Amino acid sequence: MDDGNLQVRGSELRLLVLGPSRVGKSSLGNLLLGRQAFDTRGGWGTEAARGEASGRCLLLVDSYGKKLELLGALILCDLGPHALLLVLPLQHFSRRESAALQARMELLTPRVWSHTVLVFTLGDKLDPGQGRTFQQYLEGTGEQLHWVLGACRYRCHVVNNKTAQDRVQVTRLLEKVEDQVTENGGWHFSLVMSCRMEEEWTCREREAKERWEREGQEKHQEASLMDNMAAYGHSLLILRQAAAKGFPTLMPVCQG
Ligand SMILES: Nc1nc2c(ncn2[C@@H]2O[C@H](COP(=O)(O)OP(=O)(O)OP(=O)(O)O)[C@@H](O)[C@H]2O)c(=O)[nH]1
Ligand SMILES: [Mg+2]
Repeated sequence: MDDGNLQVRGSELRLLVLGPSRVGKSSLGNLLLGRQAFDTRGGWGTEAARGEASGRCLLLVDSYGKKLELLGALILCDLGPHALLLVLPLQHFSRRESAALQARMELLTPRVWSHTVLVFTLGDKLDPGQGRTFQQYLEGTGEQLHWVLGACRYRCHVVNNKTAQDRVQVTRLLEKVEDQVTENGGWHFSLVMSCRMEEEWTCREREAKERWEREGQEKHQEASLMDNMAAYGHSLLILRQAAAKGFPTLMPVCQG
């Protein structure tokens, strides 16, 4: 039976391409497949296409911007995508865009990040000769982009969708994707599984918090009992000392 584990199956790599509108998602799909499989005029729905790249069989799903489309796109990925290619252009990335992106991605639970590779398009805008390197781009962007990079464990790649003949960029990207799939034990992303794991974690966290509060209360009660006993012992000592100094009326109490 096909259990979806890539290392076990050793066959088709399923990739879901997603990201904001007009950032080059369909163009990336075309670059990977080496043909015009997806329409780049915009406004088209979610589509799937199969092909081969760098000796690897691919199933690519090119998603369209809307929330429900994202769920539809997941369904088109058969059992689920091995990796999600999050496409962003090499441009300024605002706080607002970052918040919208995070909310949209986490519709698929925060676990989605461990299956996500960030792909920067507009690689042709870089010009190392003119001092416009990727490093400088990163240094010039705000912390919001670094947050996204961190969430993807800095797994990212820059492409120029306009140079389809440059197959090295495709090979390098697929190598990064495969590294990530290996890190995930060969397993694909499954929304159902991720939701279950999220629920499990929330439940465990709640139980741990309740236990911690309960133990805290018990410790507090124990501590106040010890305080009372110490205070009692101290009073007894004072009474005995007073009796020894000749206050006989206290003797019956102190001898008890
Ligand atoms: N210069 C340059 N232009 C690009 C690159 N990638 C995409 N484009 C252009 O950007 C425009 C949008 O590309 P698409 O691939 O249709 O973008 P998309 O994200 O699929 O767009 P929607 O599906 O409408 O959200 C097109 O005119 C592309 O030719 C790139 O790497 N460099
Ligand atoms: Mg498109």
